[in-house]
Amino acid sequence: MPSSEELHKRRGAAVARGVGSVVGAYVDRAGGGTITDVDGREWIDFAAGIAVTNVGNSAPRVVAAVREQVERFTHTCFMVAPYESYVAVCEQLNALTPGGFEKRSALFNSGAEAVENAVKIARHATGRPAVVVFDHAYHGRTNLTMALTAKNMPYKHRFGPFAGEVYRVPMSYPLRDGGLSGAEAAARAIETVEKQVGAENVAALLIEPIQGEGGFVVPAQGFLPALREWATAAGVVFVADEIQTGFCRTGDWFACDHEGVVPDLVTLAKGIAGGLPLAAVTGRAELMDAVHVGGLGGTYGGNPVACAAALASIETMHELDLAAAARRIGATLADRLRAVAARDTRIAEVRGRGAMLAVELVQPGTLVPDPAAAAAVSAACHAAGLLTLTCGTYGNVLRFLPPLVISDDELARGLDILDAAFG
Ligand code: PLZ
Repeated sequence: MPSSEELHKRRGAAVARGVGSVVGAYVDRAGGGTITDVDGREWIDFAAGIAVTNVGNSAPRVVAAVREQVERFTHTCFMVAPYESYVAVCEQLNALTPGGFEKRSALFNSGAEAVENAVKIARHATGRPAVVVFDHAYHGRTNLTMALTAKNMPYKHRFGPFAGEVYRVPMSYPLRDGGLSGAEAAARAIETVEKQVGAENVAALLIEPIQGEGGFVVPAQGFLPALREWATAAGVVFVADEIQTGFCRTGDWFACDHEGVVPDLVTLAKGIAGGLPLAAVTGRAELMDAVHVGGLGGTYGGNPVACAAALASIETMHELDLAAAARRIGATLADRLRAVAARDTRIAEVRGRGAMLAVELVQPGTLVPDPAAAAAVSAACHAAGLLTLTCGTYGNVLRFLPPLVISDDELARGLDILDAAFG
């Protein structure tokens, strides 16, 4: 097997430079909370492929279901000749997502594609053009989703012009908004919409219930419920982007469950299928079914292999109670991070929920972001064999997303490395 160094050389001559990687180690195999690289080195995985392998890499049920499916058929295109697993995934999503009302789902390939389709559906159903998004939001890298995403570098820089009718309003960011309550922060956002856009022009309000790439920003309690209430009164479709937060990651099936917020539409991807590419929009039947026959689709959306993997992943989440596992992992992780924060004044805040936790690093005694410190701690983790990620508008947030099947031993070893890396 070629070494990582050899592969890195080949990559330089073959792979476009615009596609980056966090580490230079090339993967041989992975499972549980461990990734083994081609040089035989083991890494503790606190990334889960960016919150994807919640059930673990090559989870046994997923492997069996995928094997069985690839032998039966690999693709017919659901728009050409349909099959049961697509229907079964939609049934599962309709039952699992918040809200007891009649729902429908449609399946796609990537998170960005799901978000694009949620906007299409909301515009079609309401006949209105505008989409409201938030500071620090991340929704993808396609043209429309770049417009919805807040951060210029690296996502948007020199990739414009962007799609129109996208309006950005202030987020609830307790560390950085002077301690506004959820209700106050929501009133600020709503006033911006009403003054600058006009509620009757708004098709959708799109929000990550806990922001992912933007820095694991957890809005103040009451923020999401207040926005939900306003959207209902204004006839605006409330879309929760649960692409990073979904499928047990935050200790509930979905992050909206925490405050009992019921979105009209939910976008789903990442954790849905144990690592196979699948995404979905799930929501109110009357909105979803407003679109004419043939108005939604795509060649690969709801590919049968990905659907088999999704059904097996969802079964695994039930069977292993991965929501409870996320709460347990989160408690262990948070204890340790708070202990580090008590002695390291660069940590302004430990935040997140369940197994979606982060620390925000600043220059001590200020709120001035310290991205260099985040990069340095990250590099120390990588050097010691712990795979961690950074995020945040200011690049100063270290985030932790272990697979929800990580063993106690792997978690403990990862935390030891992390603890030492702050030193
Ligand atoms: N919405 C909330 O987190 C993907 C992006 C990685 P895709 N986040 C990881 C990168 O740098 O490209 C994401 C998300 C939320 C939408 C998306 C987009 O999902 O499957 O990457 O298109």
